[in-house]
Amino acid sequence: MAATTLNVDSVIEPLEDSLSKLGLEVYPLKVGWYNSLLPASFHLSYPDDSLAVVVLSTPAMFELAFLPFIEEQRFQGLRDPIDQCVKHCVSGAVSQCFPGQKVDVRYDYELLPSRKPRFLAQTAAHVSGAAFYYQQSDVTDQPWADRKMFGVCVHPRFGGWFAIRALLVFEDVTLGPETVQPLPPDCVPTRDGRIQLLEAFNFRWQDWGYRDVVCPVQTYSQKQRDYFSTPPAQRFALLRTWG
Ligand code: B12
Repeated sequence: MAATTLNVDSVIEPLEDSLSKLGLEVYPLKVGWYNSLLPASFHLSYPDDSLAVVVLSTPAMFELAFLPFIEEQRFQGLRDPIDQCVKHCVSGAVSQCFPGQKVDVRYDYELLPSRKPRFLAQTAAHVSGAAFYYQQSDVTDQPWADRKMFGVCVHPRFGGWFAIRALLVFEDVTLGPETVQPLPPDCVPTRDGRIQLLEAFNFRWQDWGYRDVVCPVQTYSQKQRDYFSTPPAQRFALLRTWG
């Protein structure tokens, strides 16, 4: 396929077709929307109008992609099995849908030699319109003195019951000036709501409460909660009990 034949629809449609049945969602963005918010050390070194696509996992990914992946025993007992599964799904879809096309695929867990993340997942999700990124600076008259509070993205349908898994950059596909940056839905508009959200994410993230900040259409199944509540080193043993 010649690189120049691709436009945004001819990227998003086949990706959506193959990834939605695995519980993954895709959202397009312009590289320039992302870079404009970040210092140079985090920039993606592509032109501003290049197409990027952020990939999210929804609660259904566990049953639609992960359990079948485990059943086929395709994971190898070194790296995180969820990361291996997402990589298998995303890289499989990219090579199947875009053979010969230059696609830079970055996963949320990958680091640069500087030890910085290869992409900032929450900023990418926000500028694509997928999920509002609530940060400390979004709270007026902050009650936390000098304490650093980590920010959190909220998805309009899944609340906090999702993860941001990958960013794909299509070097040869550009988005025209008519493409307007979508604003993510502001699901937590009040100061009190944002304080509660950031405190739940920073101080009590293990109890899952921050994920219910908006009423979600679907949450993690009990099996998925059991898996993520298990310390990473013991997850292989848990998987063997399911096998
Ligand atoms: Co964590 N973690 N993490 N994490 N973590 C990630 C943030 C992510 C996205 C992983 C994922 O989904 N796959 C999720 C968050 C999902 C969500 O937002 N809904 C996640 C989660 C869920 C967790 C945990 C709950 C554990 C878990 O279940 N996995 C806990 C909760 C936090 C806690 O401790 N209470 C957790 C913990 C951590 C630790 C180990 C503490 C570290 C440090 C956290 C941090 O720095 N935020 C951690 C890391 C390192 C990451 C990781 C790998 C990188 C984050 C990072 O280094 N950011 C990401 C995955 C990824 O991004 N690749 C997951 C760097 C800082 C500097 O970025 O604060 O966003 P920043 O600042 C930038 C923005 O402000 C931007 O510029 C700044 C940079 O200069 N900016 C923007 C400036 N102005 C503006 C304006 C706008 C409008 C926007 C959008 C941006």
